[in-house]
Amino acid sequence: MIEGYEQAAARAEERLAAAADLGAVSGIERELLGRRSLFADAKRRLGDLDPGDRAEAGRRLNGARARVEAAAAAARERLAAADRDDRHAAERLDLTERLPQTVPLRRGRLHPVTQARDRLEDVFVGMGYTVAEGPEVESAWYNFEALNIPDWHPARSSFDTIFVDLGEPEEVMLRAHTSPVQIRVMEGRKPPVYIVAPGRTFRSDTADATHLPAFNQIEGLAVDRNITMGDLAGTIDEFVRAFFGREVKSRLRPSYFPFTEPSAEFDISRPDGSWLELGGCGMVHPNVLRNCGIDPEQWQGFAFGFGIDRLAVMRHEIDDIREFVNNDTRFLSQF
Ligand code: FA5
Repeated sequence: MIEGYEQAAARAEERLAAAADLGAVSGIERELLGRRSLFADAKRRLGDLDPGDRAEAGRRLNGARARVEAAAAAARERLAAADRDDRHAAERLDLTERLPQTVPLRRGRLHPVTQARDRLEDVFVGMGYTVAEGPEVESAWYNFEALNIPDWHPARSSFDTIFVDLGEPEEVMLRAHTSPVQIRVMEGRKPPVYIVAPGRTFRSDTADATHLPAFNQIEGLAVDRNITMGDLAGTIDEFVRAFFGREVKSRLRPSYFPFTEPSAEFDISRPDGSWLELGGCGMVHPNVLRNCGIDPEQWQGFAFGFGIDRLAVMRHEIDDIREFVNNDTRFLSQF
């Protein structure tokens, strides 16, 4: 009787190891361990044995039952893991799935300010300039001092600088203009230099129809022998025509920047005959050239810097510069 159960139990262990689903496991358990099972039957018949043999028979019976229980638990664990894998496979998201043809696909596009920046780069590259870059977080040396704006200079306050809480007070800042790139370029290479440097700039300006606290400028710098204000005026005129078209004119108005001498602001004409300020420019101040190790007796340069967002506003005749940062795709998708 005991051997019979032990043999059935050993077979059951093999069957459990091969069981293909949880239903099969339950069936084997019922057969070997349940109330009407071989085990229940064998247990009942223990009473028929001699009292001297009962303890040994009971121990063997329980040992066989424990092995079947362990094999059943192992089978359940194995099948549950396989079931989890199947479910994960079935529930996996296929992110490459294509939309049905009935849904029209909408193509993304570049932001109008990015389009303006790309076009500006193209225009200046066409004029023989290369594109340079500089960091958005600057030191006082690059943002101000090397540009001939010492710390006592009143022009510093006109830049509404956003300082970064790092190092000495007012030593590290978000760049207020792209002019620090002039210094970085001149430090790094010998003239002749012809570069433009577009990039993000930051000032603690309150946003209104013509101002943003984070905006974009493009800097231009030409350093060569015998460069004059006439070259600057001609370059700006050429760029304005290439960017806006033949009918738009530009003019220079005397102004002041510590890093250029003489300095000017340049305006462009609008269809109604009025003029709009686009940026500042001038002949690179000798102190700035000296700060970069360039001899102003041998080399001269001009520089300009203007707002790319303002330029895009004019080009598309937009009323409010803040439209560019509202991220309303109905507005942005027009360009
Ligand atoms: C400057 O930033 C000088 N670095 C420009 C320069 C470069 C002069 C090289 C001489 C030689 P200004 O602060 O005027 O100058 O700014 C230049 C242009 O940036 C402005 O004409 C305007 O188009 C744009 N701008 C300035 N502040 C903002 C703002 N808050 N939001 C949008 N555009 C701005």
